[in-house]
Amino acid sequence: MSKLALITGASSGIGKATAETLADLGINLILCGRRLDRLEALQESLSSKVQVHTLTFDVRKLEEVENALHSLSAELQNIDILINNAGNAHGLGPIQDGSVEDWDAMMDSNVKGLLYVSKVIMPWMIAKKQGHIVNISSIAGKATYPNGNVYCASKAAVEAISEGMRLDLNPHGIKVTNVAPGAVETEFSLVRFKGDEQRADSVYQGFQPLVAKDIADVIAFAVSRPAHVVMADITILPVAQASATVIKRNI
Ligand code: 8X3
Repeated sequence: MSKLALITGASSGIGKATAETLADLGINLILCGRRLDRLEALQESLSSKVQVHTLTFDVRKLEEVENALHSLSAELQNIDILINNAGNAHGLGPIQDGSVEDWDAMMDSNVKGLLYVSKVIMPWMIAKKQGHIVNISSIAGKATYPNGNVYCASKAAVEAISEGMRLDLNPHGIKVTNVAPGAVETEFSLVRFKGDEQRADSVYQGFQPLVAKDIADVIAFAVSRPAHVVMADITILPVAQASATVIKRNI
């Protein structure tokens, strides 16, 4: 029987690439995001391959999350794979100059949003004694870099939540995979720098960054392992990147 995956932040970047890659594996999809037009365009492009459902909500708003997920039919609540991908960086600068709005936005989506979505779906997985949760963390969650402060904290929280889920869901046979990418060229930096294209482009200058499809391929590998295997923790870097702070640039 075909599996069913729910992906948050599916309208762009890693989420969108993951939807496309899982569709190629024949996995049915529930695409979640805030931008219905983008979700519907993706739904249309994938619906010849698999069944695709869209769900519009903001992971930062508990009531919206609960209402949207509980509106799913019993058939669509039968989720095999949850991909907690929604999240962003807002700002890059000294913590003493940080904006409270940016801090709230990052903690609300990267940490609390992930928890809100998981809170609804974990009991469904527990009831059927199987499931797979994939949390998209970051190299920033493994080591704090200068000016990364609260973004790094939010991803360090994701690392801890992945470990906590693996421990607490262990009796229930649920797999938990933590994926920590390094530099991936998506809208990530454009959002971080609030639309400043020049600053966003400079992040990826002088080396070949990862693209969203590189991460999607690894997620596809993780979710297609045999029932007894879990890829627990995966760090993916471009060859030019050695750590959260060291990137070899040819400039
Ligand atoms: C994205 C990678 O290095 O910009 O999480 O924090 S990094």
